[in-house]
Amino acid sequence: MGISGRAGGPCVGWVNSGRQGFPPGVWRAYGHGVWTIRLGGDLMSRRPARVLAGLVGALVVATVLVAPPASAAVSAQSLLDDLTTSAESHTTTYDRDDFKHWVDADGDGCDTRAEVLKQESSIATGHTGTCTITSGRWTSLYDAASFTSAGGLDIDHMVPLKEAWISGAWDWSATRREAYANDLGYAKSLIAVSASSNRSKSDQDPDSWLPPDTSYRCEYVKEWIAVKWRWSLRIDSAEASALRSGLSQCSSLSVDQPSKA
Ligand SMILES: [Ca+2]
Ligand SMILES: [Ca+2]
Repeated sequence: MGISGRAGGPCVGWVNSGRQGFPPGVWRAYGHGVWTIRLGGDLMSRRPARVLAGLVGALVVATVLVAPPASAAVSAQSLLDDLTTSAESHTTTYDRDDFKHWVDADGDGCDTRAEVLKQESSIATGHTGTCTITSGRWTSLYDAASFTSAGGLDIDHMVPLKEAWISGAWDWSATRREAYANDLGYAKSLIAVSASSNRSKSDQDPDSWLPPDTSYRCEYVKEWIAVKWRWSLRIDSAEASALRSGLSQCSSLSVDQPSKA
């Protein structure tokens, strides 16, 4: 945005890409691609209060009109920098049953597993009963395997339940653990992958396991970081090193902005 004086011109006018029209007069729109505010020196000198009010108004309107849409992306590095590093703990007290899943949080008859299968299928899914998903089309990002039958897919917790437990969830309420185990509030939290790749991952963090499809590893590391950040989970030092190393291989650090849970 530029501001310039122009003798004899309108007191305040502004330009845009030309696709949006504005009424002629004091406020006017014209130009090529950049919003500009022009101040006429004659009116500036005679009616400074009015000019100032107009300028402020133009700035507000122009800011609204030219501001890019709210960014849905964030730097995974900034999220990683925000994580707390500390040793894993409570490793012997983990019990998978402490994370209730799969629930039907919205009561539509489809449990969390079904919801993820529906969301991630590239075609309409088929089902039996109320909502037992049977068919669709999925790609398991961990190993690039394709599926048309839901039976070969597991719904993986990006950050496994045990890893969550030893990273801070041991201190959570049962309600919060259930929310974590059924998190449909961030697309990266739960992912439909081949049962074989999910079982090879098991409870491991990126220090000991990364997806066999190397082309997905950067995204995997970024999404792991985002989920840890969303749930304010901690990272251990070896995991932190693995995540930093993983990010160093990325051409882009951008990841979908998670909200805090
Ligand atoms: Ca549901
Ligand atoms: Ca860990």
